Amino acid sequence: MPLPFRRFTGVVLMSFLALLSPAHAEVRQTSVWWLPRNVNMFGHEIDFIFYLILWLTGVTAVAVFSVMIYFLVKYRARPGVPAIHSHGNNTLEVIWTTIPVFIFLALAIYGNEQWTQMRLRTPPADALPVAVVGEQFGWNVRYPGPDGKLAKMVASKVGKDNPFGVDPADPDGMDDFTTYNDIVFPLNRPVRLYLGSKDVIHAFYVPEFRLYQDMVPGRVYDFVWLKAEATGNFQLACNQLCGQGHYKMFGKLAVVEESAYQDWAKSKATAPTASVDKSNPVPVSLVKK
Ligand SMILES: [Cu+2]
Repeated sequence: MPLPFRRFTGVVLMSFLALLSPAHAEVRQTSVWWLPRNVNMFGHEIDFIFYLILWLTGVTAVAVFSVMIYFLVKYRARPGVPAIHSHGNNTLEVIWTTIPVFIFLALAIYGNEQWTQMRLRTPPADALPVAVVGEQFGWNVRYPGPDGKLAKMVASKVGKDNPFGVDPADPDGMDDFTTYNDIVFPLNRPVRLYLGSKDVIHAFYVPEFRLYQDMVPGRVYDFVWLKAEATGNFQLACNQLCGQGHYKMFGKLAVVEESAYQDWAKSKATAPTASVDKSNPVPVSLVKK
């Protein structure tokens, strides 16, 4: 075998082995070749539209290519038999233009309705508010304390030492706690996200939630919400090429039972701070003076 070809075969084999390695399985718990499992309330409709379009286009493609190949063979030129030239049929043209128009309209109306449910409907009042601010290269996360309220986030106040753009004197934020690359959501409880960015465009993307939202500096996106329907460990990966360290912009995301969430939140609650606690220090009350 010539060397370049052997090298090529080696690269293909290595890539294949890399896909099979356990390291990859850690990154994506479920199917690598097909959709990951859905754990978000809104994901069912998204998957339904996905499969509907896949079947519609799949069946149409098979039907069109079958007829085309059949006609190519049937009406071909043979010795003594000229090829048949058709110049179209107006009735057929009208039929196969009208049917797709109605299919596209139905898909657009249905899709728009689902989008409205996901992004334009007010999140339920009992939703847990969680602020997530992307930065080069990690996720700042802010949770409400016992009062259940997050400090108000103002995009214009977002800065190097104030990734959430909050007023340190805001009483709602006094008991907030922050984490870095560490997210826990309670099971079966709506979560309302407040998404922002400290520097460049990042994107909040969790395939298992069928949820994607760009985070653009200067804006706070407060209309994204979800409800996790299964527990598990997932990965929050930035989905906008945001710089040299983009590849390592991972956040650990766990969905746990409500009681486990409460325990976790209690263990994280520390002294109020406007900035992010990246080191998770001992709560101030426990530090000997
Ligand atoms: Cu990013």
